[in-house]
Amino acid sequence: MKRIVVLVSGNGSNLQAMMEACKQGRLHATVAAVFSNRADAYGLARARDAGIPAHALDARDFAGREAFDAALADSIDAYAPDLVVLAGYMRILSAGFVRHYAGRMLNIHPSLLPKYPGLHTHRQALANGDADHGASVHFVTEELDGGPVILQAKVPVFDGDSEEDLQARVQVQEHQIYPLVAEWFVSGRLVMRDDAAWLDGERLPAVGHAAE
Ligand code: NHR
Ligand code: GAR
Repeated sequence: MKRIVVLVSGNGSNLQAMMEACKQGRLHATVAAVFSNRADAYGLARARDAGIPAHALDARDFAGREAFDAALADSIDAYAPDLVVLAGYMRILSAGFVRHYAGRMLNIHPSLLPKYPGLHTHRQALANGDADHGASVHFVTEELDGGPVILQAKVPVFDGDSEEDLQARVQVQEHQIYPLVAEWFVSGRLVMRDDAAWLDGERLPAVGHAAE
């Protein structure tokens, strides 16, 4: 069974979706451990409730980003993951950490990349009057939210939407596409090569796989 380590900073609804997909046999893998940079992340409680080891590292215990990430990588590697999944992980990762997991680390970002890398994506989509918005699953590279996109899900933006409305609509889609992409990876269908994502031997376009 392939092993997945998940990194969270908050609620962990995407972690929950991953764990459920494993349990239901849609994802042929096991969530081996969950890590957080915040001891109060609800995602840690979700993991413990499911009997999965859950650990928090506090940045204040380390001299800087490199030292924190080095300790995090050591702790993660104790679980020998095939795949590392960022699920609402809100701390920028150092170059060394990203290199260590190159080609085996995924992120889900709440925008239709390359639109709106970084923070407050729902606010920006509303402020710009966008007709649609969504989420992107991508390989993590040193460029923040700039790694090759694998799959996007699009949602409509409705008149009068609040940020919370839009976030909730996007998250329903996230919970569908993230376990699906994880399954593509653990089954060997998905790889990163030449700074691109490849599915079943075909190089994916910049917007990722063209799903219906
Ligand atoms: N690290 C690298 N190197 N590359 C990526 O693509 C990464 C990454 C770390 C996290 C997730 C990302 C997102 O999906 C992610 C992708 C946090 C910030 C941020 O500015 C930006 C993007 C993402 C996650 N974090 C602040 C920081 O100084 C802290 C913000 C806070 O704590 O609220 O680390 O959007
Ligand atoms: C998700 O919507 C994810 O796209 C977003 O945070 C949420 C986490 O929700 N990620 C980022 O904004 C990364 N910067 P969850 O904790 O319930 O999975």
